[in-house]
Amino acid sequence: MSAPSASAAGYVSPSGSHVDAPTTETPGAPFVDLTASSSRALVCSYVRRSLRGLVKKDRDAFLDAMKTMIEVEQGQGIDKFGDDYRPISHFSRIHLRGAGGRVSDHMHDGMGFLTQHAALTSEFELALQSIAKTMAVPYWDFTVEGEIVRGAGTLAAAWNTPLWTDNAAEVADGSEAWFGEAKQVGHTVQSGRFAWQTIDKDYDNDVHNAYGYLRAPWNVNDSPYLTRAHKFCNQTIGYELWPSCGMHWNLTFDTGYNTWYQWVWDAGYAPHGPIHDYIGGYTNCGNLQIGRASCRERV
Ligand SMILES: [Cu+2]
Repeated sequence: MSAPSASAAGYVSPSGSHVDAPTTETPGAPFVDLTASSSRALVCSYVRRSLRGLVKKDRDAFLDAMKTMIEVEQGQGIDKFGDDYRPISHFSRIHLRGAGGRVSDHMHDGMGFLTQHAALTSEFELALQSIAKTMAVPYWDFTVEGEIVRGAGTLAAAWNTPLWTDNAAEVADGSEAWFGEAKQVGHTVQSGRFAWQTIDKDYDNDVHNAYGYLRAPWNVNDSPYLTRAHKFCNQTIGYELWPSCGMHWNLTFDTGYNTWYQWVWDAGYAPHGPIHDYIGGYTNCGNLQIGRASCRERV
């Protein structure tokens, strides 16, 4: 077998295929961009990387693909990107149906938590790769923010981190904001690629809230826009419950777990659950503190 021959833009494989070299932006990344067909089988390994660790090019590819999934409906997307394409609304409807049912929350309170979210992520990843073929779904290691809020002694420190801010110094390398900053007024992202993202309104959907939005029935948010209140009925939640590295260590290595049954019941709560309240929270539900005080007075 002859050795691959080098060229300026990459190398020519023994079978004659031209293979682009991985870019200097992505040292060690498994990117090879075939520009000619090959008769040999290729194995392509995808690696799920930390969102914080992605180079700008990859982060933009991921976030821009998500934006496409917001804007392009299913039929049009399948025509353009192939059979694996699914819009964001496909995933939010599945999640809502599982989580917001009358009988129980099938997605979170029970043994289906991990397997159902893994399945949803796998389908999401196929849709992502129909648009951005070199990408895998990155993961968010939110224990990093866990250490930040503990160090600062305040939950507010979490919102000036790259995922959730418009602050250019945090976002770094001249990028557009990642997911964008939810402004105080309206609790909505107002600039960047995810500005003023709307929530589907569909009274015919099997699960919707009182205003027809595809939110849980008990979520009384009437805003047409994606909302990140970071609070719970106007009350700031203490930072102490933000999942920490230690909580994940315990779940992984605690010898007290003898069965999958015991382990999976804990997996969805302390190491994960509070993140939803911190990031999203609830709004348009008055002031929990005032409500509690008036209850006490009546008692
Ligand atoms: Cu969920």
